[in-house]
Amino acid sequence: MKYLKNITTLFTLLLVPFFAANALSGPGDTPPNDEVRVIEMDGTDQMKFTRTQITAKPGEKITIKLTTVSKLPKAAMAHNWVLMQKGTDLENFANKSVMARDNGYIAPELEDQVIAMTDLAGGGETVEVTFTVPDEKGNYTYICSFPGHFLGGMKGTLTVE
Ligand SMILES: [Cu+2]
Repeated sequence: MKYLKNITTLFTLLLVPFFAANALSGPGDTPPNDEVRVIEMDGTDQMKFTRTQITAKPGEKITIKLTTVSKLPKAAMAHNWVLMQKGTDLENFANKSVMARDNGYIAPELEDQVIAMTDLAGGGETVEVTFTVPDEKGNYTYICSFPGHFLGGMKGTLTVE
């Protein structure tokens, strides 16, 4: 019963702002920005993303779907998609993340340098993440933090303009 009550409270907390926000926009207003653009790409055994350039608008919502194409075991070949803050030392991040196997190869002490990331996808698996594109225009680098992959060239650019 207590559990149920907590769930109800949680829903109320989540829904009230939602309805309140909707109530404020009258007819003819632009609907809340709930459209999400889906961008799909593969990660290959050659340690590459099949898409290395994405252009997005500030504040746009996008979903990245990453599929690993491989017959190798996951421990040997897996990929993730990690969008880094601008101005991060990518090599340092990649090097420190090699040690962080238990954290999906994301260095816990450097997580504040990450804007958005997926889990690791082994061969045949698809992972995804939905996030809001940063407001600040410019180029953001996304990488795969599986050991050796960033240094092998597994990266791409998200351009916000
Ligand atoms: Cu990779």
